[in-house]
Amino acid sequence: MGVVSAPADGFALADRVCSAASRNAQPALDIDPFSIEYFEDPYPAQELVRESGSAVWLPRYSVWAVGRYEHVHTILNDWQTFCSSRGVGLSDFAQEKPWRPPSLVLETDPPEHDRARAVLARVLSPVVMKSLRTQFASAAERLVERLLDLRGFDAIADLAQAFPLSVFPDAVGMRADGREHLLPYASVVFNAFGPDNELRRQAIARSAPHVAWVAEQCRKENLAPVGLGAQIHAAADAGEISRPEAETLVRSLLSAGLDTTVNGIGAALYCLARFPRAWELLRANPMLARAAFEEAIRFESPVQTFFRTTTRVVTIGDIEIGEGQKVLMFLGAANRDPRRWPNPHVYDITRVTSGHVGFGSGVHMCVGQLLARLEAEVLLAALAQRIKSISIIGMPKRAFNNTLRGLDALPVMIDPA
Ligand code: OVP
Repeated sequence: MGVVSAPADGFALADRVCSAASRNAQPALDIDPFSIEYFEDPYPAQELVRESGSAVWLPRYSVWAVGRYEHVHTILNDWQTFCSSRGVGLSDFAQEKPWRPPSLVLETDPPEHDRARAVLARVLSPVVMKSLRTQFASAAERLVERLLDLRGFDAIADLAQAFPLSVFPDAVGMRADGREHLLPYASVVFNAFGPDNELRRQAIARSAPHVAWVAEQCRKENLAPVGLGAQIHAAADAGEISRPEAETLVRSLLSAGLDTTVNGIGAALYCLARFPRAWELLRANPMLARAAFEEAIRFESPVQTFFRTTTRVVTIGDIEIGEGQKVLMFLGAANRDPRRWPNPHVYDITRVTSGHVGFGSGVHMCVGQLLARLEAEVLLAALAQRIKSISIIGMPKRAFNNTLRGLDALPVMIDPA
């Protein structure tokens, strides 16, 4: 891995030399942000991306990479130039058939996007969150009591996964059986945004049973008469969207609503276990639960990357990018850009985190963020109230995914307060 200078494409050798020698030299990097070695320690490569230029060419994938906060933020807030309708993974929907029918929110642009977004925004609104809060808080308290009996457990399987699994599918109104498909399905979805590597190939090769089960669960008759799923179908009953559109929006909930919160909560637990000062602050003031979660999202950026596709020639900083180019946004790098964040590599729950791009920004900014925050807040508050200390008692095991950053296992021991 290293900084090399190379042109984007298509220039004669003389032009390359000139271009490399000029003010408009296009920096290039031979990093692979979808490799196991990158996942194990992404920070040196992210620094290279940020420091090589406002945009840097990745010859391995023929895409542009952007890691500085300012430019990631600009791209996220310019959907006209950086579109989502050609896919937000490496695959360009204008050139390749998507592996599944596109999402009506994630993989569309305004105005189509806005109609679908309005339905999800209503289903995941503050009023709905208020109606879920009591049951979520009781579930969190029950789980923490059970873990206090165990003392030693896996903070990923037994907590970061167990809690969302205990509240989210019920909130959607799903049947009890078959829920073991949900995390494997999400894993396929998030691997599929990456390149055609082993992770993506294997995930898609094994996806059929998960895809079939999820599609079936999206149907109105397989969802409880009350719940987030029913609320989406009510928009079809009212004629606001079609029935197939309602099913695809339920699919968005099932795709994006579980593994993200699992990794967000997992990030918070991993941070609180590694930064005892933060844990003490949270214990002294459980009202910091929301802040502790938000800072964990900035610090770990569970959703690491998304692509956009340029709709015109555009300049990012001093780098010109052609039309129809894939641009890879490093949300994790932007969330640790020292130009934007003081001591970016420190987990500090008293920091002002507003403006972080862990939930994105602009028209596509996470529509489920209130649900994610609700889950995390009630869980971290319950932990803060009942637990004195969390210690890591074994090797954390990293999960490898083309988009999601998180752990597969985190052996911990807790002591009661
Ligand atoms: C993180 C996201 C991720 C995966 C799928 C979808 C959305 C969807 O809309 O299907 S946002």
